[in-house]
Amino acid sequence: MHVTGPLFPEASCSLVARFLTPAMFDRLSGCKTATGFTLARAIQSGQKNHDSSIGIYAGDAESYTLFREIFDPVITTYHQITGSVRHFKNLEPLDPADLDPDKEFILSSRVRVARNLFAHAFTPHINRQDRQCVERQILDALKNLPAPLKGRYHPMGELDPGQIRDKVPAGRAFAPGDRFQEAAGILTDFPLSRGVYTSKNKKFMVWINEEDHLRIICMEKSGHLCRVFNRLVTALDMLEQYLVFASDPDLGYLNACPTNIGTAMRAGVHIRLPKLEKQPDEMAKLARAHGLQIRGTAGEKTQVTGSVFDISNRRRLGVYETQIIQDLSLGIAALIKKEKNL
Ligand code: CIR
Repeated sequence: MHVTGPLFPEASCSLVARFLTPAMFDRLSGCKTATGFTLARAIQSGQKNHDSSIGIYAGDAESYTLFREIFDPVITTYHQITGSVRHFKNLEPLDPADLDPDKEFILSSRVRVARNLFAHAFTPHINRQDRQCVERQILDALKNLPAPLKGRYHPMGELDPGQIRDKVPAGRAFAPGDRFQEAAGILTDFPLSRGVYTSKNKKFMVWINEEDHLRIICMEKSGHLCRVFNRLVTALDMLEQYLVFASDPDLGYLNACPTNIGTAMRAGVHIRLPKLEKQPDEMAKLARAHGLQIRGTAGEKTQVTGSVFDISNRRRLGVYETQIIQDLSLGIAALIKKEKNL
């Protein structure tokens, strides 16, 4: 396909708009992955949403290699990789330690990973039948969970909008409101074959067919970040015996959004920092020094309410999972120390 006009509106400052030249688009636009995904489909969210920060999604694992010319600069820039991209994996349990033994600051600790089944198209490109097949395979695998992680599956189709609204803040449901996902095709046929598996004690959850086939989440209302991580390790050990996840030796686990590749792990806490909130420069300095990402109370692109921040690791690719937890623990300790001293 020969492009005559600009691919993205002038206002767009997404990474894909920065790196995708008309000549590159011309070269790649005739290519299709084995599942039939094209570059035009991959960039449609970035074209529709001028405020996208990334603007590109993968329709399957092969997208990352077939459209490497554009995915690579997006990946190295977002993940701040200098030199060659390399994936590291270490999912060994860690010694548990409470980051907030006096329970003054941390409201909850959460660790999640994203995974996709190797044999199926990813959520921007999956058809109804395959999506249902993915849901079934995951539910079958979850039958093998050890007792403390066992729970119930709640299909999103069985919840009315009020029930969804009530469950979203605790992560026990996901709302289909994201216009970036909408434009990428991720919300097609919502709520079919989407749902959340929740353990009885609510400390373990699996989101099925949200942005990725699986979002595996462990959380609890404490500062016991390592304990939460260890629970996730147990769940992953079991799931990897039954499911084959999409991965690449250099890029790590492959997911719909290139921000979520590598370890595909986001670990974080909800933490109340009223004094640091009034000193945003100080907070940003500490966050930078410790590789932390500070987000609004409800996560990506949300406001801070009640001085509660969602603080998590910025690095997800080229770093061991255990290192992420250790670095994050040091960063949180530094923030708490500063808050106490202010
Ligand atoms: C963007 O380009 O701004 C959106 N596609 C979101 C990017 C952040 N990734 C994510 O939430 N998984």
